[in-house]
Parts: sequence; C-alpha cells; structure tokens
Amino acid sequence: MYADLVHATSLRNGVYVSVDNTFESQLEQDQVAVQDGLQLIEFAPQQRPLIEEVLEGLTAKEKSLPAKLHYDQRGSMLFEQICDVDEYYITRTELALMREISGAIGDTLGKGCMLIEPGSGASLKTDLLLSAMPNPAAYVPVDISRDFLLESATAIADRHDIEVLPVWADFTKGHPIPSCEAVVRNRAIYFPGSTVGNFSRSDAACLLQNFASMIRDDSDDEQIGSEGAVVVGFDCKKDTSRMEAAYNDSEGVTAEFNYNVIDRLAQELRVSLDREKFTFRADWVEDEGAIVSRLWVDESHTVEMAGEKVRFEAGEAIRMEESHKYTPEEFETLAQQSHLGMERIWTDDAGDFAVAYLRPLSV
Ligand code: AVJ
Repeated sequence: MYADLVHATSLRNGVYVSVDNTFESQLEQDQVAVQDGLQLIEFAPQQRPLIEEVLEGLTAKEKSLPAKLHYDQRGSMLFEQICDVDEYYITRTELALMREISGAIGDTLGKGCMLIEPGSGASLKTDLLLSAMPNPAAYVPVDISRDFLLESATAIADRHDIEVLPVWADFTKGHPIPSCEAVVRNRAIYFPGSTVGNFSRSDAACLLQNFASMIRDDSDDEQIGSEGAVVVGFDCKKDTSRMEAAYNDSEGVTAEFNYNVIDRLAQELRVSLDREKFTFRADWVEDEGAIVSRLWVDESHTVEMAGEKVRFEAGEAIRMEESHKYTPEEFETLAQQSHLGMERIWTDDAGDFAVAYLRPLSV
C-alpha cells in the first residue's frame, strides 16, 4: 500500500497530488508581496484553462466535473447557506465539538506551534483553536482564492496577537512554508470541515502523507516535527438516511449549489448548458464509502463547447462531488498508510463527527 502512495496519484478532477518534491520548494524573492499590511507568499498555481478541465470531465466515459467548480462567489454563498440547513449536521456538530476540545488540542500542541491551515476559509473553528493555543508562533493560512485568503488572514490578524503569514497556493500541489520571527518549536496542520471527504481514499492518503512530510522535514531545525501534529476533522459513517438527507435537503439548497455549477459554466464558457435538463440527487455509495452527488440527464441533448459536440444521454449522470465518510477505525488505517499514528480522537456524543490528532510514526 505504501508503495502506491509514494507514486504520484492523479486526482479525478485533474488536481495532482505528488509526494516527492513537494513542500520543499525554495522561496524566491519576487514571490513575496505585501498586501494590507500582511506578507503574502504568492505561489499561485498554473491553473488549467476552465474549458480544458470541463471538456476532459464531460467527454469521459463516466462524466464528471471537478468539485472545486462549486465555489465561485454564488457557490461559496450557497455553501454557507448549506451549513445552516437543518439536515446538514456537519458544520454545527464540528463547531460544537471544537468548542469542547480546542483546549485539549491547544495543550497537546504546546507552546511555539506554527499552525498551518490548508484550504483555509473564514473559519470560526480556527479562531477557537488559535485562542486555545498557548503562545502560538504563527498562523499560516493557505488558499487558492487570493481575495478570500487575504480577507480571512486580515480577520485573524485583527483578532489575534500572532504573526499571520498567508500563502496563496493550491495546497494539493505543494508550496513553501514561510519562516516567521518567533521561534517555531513545532508545526501543526489543521484540516477541519471534512474537507478530506472530498478526496478519494487513495488521494486522501497521499494528501495526509504530504502533510506528514510538511511537519516532519526540516533540515535547518532538528526540533521541528518532534512534536508536530496533523489535526483533521472528518465525517463519520452513520445511518444512510441521515447521510443522504444531509445532501438532499428539503429546501433544495444543495441542489441549487450543484445547478449553480451548470449556470456558471454556461455563463463563463458561453455554452448552452441548461440546468432545466438535469436533476440533482445525492446517493450513498457503499463500495466507495461516500455520498456521491450527481446531476442526472433528463432528456438527451448535445451541447457545443469550444468546437466539440458534447452528447448528454437521458439517464446518464455527471458526477459532481464525493463526500467520503469513515469509521474511526477506517480513518486510523488511512492515517497509518500515510505514516501517521492516531494519538487521540474526539467525537460528539452521537458519534456523528470526529476530530483526529495524528502524529508522525517513526519510520
Ligand atoms: C465542504 C466537502 C465538507 O462534502 O459535506 C456540502 C461540501 N457539498 N453539501 C461536504 C458539501 C454539499 C462538504 N465539504
């Protein structure tokens, strides 16, 4: 299994996770900008043109679109709405859990910890954790959206007396880790929100292995990594009906979140994709251990995109997103494949959501 992970894996949505050569990149002078009083590391990924990614997904045997396409401005707003939907238990359960356990996590991380957050949003959970950490060294939010990154970095800098060092990067592709003024005793990665659920199991293992190397390796400072940790929030397997309800909410917010991808492609690519020709449904797929969100084609039709004719057959579907769920035991196995040991795990009373505290295993 380990042998599988050292080889780079290609994600379904075209994002690439590789294990070697990542996270060791040298920082060049011109990659540092000063924005709103913050030092911003610009490690902007070479984004593939949207049309290429879309055509690749829609001309494949099983049609799919990259899950990240959900998060344009309207989509990000809709996601925030999803977090408040009755059936979507994830966000409120994790937040309540973090209110209980952030003290324990902070104590375990100890003093002088640099907290790195891949795919950071404007997160209340991060606020809780930072407040609970004794003398943290720095906070390093990493995000692909430059505006969103700066906004949330500024908000954290306003509320906490801590060095905030944002990195504009695609966290799945590797990026430099900034140095800070304070002495760093260890690094910790915070990966909340069940973001890990959006990755297939093998890609998740690969990603965790990258995280492990980020906190372990540092040739300049022997100390870093000795106490380092990866703190991950993931959604637990539960009754199928509850998991399915969370993604098929009665208000239709999640459906709208998916139709919005069609609208956005129609607009940005100037193609005649029409949301009326699709029906949204999310299903639990036992083999994958995941909720799979799909748009089903209601009537056969053809859409011309960049000179190519894309055929949609009635009854076929576009795979929009996967939300993987784990039992605590399954997650521990996943972590071990990435050379991380599960030192502690917390769940809410119902066992709906879990936060795992992972430490590098000696190899
Ligand atoms: C942000 C990936 C955790 O999969 O539950 C919510 C995204 N999609 N409703 C999830 C999502 C539809 C969410 N994650």
